[in-house]
Amino acid sequence: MCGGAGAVRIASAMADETTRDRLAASLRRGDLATWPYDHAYAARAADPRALLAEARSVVCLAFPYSAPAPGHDDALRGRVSRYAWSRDYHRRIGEMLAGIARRIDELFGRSVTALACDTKPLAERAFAARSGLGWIGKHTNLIAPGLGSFVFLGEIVTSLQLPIDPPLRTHCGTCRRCIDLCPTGALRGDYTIDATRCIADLTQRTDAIPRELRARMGTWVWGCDLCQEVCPPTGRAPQAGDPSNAPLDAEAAAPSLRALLRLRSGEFKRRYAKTAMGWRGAAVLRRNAAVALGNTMDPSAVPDLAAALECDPHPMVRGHVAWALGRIGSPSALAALAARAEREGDPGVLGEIRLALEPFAPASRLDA
Ligand code: B12
Repeated sequence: MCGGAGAVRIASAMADETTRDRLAASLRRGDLATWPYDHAYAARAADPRALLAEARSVVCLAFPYSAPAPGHDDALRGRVSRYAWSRDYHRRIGEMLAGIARRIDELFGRSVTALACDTKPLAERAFAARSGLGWIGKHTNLIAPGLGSFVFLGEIVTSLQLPIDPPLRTHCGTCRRCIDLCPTGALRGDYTIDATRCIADLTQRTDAIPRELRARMGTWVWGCDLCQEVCPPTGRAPQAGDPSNAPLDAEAAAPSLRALLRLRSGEFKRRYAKTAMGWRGAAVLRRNAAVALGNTMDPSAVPDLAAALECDPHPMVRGHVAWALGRIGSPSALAALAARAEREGDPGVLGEIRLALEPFAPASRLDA
């Protein structure tokens, strides 16, 4: 154990051409089209010397965060991925890594370390796999023996020459549970993912969620854990037991969708700034709440959706609210859509209203 980590291994910091090529192939396929990555990024992420010019070793750490999803009795609640319902892991792990790195630097009387956890240009899974910390599963997450895939990764890149650990030879064999379960078909089965279809990515994007994928998102409002929840080695791993991985409160893991649909900036900062879902802003969460409410198919959500269709200041949110009302499709939902169509000034939202009404109305009325 090291600073709260469940496992530690060391990889060579030599540039990794296979990783660079895999990243480049993924970019060519458009798998990461929602991310600002390019071929220069692929080269940097495959070479730890982009973080520390003298890098010789990469200390790879896995921090387990598995925790049971709390139950709730209200149907109009959303789901938040485990990684985002507690205090922001970037800060928690960043502080731990910084503490260890400070001690190493002090020991050597100079700076011999650089840190990475999620936000730096380093292909963390690839270096973790190279170090034998775990293996890449068909859901593309690193699975650490005995810990499963609910592990955050963090790295200390160092100019010290440390003893290198060998990679593991384990793989998923014939198991394809994650592939068969993924509602959006994001996982290809060859250990690659089309991230533009991954529900985790859909909940984070700042533009419209593709219409054909909305109905498949269930009630996820931030991230998604489905592919890992069915992963056998992840299921067998013990719950982490570390209280810092528990939900901040019941709302953090299963927020009221009605409340989320009304969320404004001040409340967003108060509730979410301390979590890993505190960076995209309130409108993205309102949009996600609208899609989730549509997917409950519960007519009791209509008054809240109808109010949002009238009042939400953000056209993207109103557009997804229109979709949700169409998905519920009750008489009151259709009436709210028809009434708004008379007043809506944004052409994008008007388009969503028309598409939402289309299955219910003769074409001649919509053309009018
Ligand atoms: C962009 C990103 C995303 C995107 C794209 C995810 C993806 N699969 O590519 C989105 C938003 C979808 C996402 C979602 C999630 N993410 Co994310 N994400 C990242 C980020 C910032 C970059 C990943 C990246 O470059 N992807 C591009 C692909 C091509 O690269 P890659 O996944 O790293 O894959 C490499 C290795 O797998 C390697 N490889 C090694 N051995 C082998 C063997 C074979 C056979 C193959 C084919 C490949 C292979 O090849 C690939 C290219 O180098 C990393 C942090 C980082 N800097 O690395 C976190 C990171 C990968 N995410 C993380 C987490 C926790 C998640 C979520 C679980 C959060 C959630 N619950 O919603 C989901 C998981 C979804 C999923 N099934 O992947 C963790 C993963 C921990 C783990 N155990 O693997 C990371 C490492 C952050 C961290 N520091 O903990 N994420």
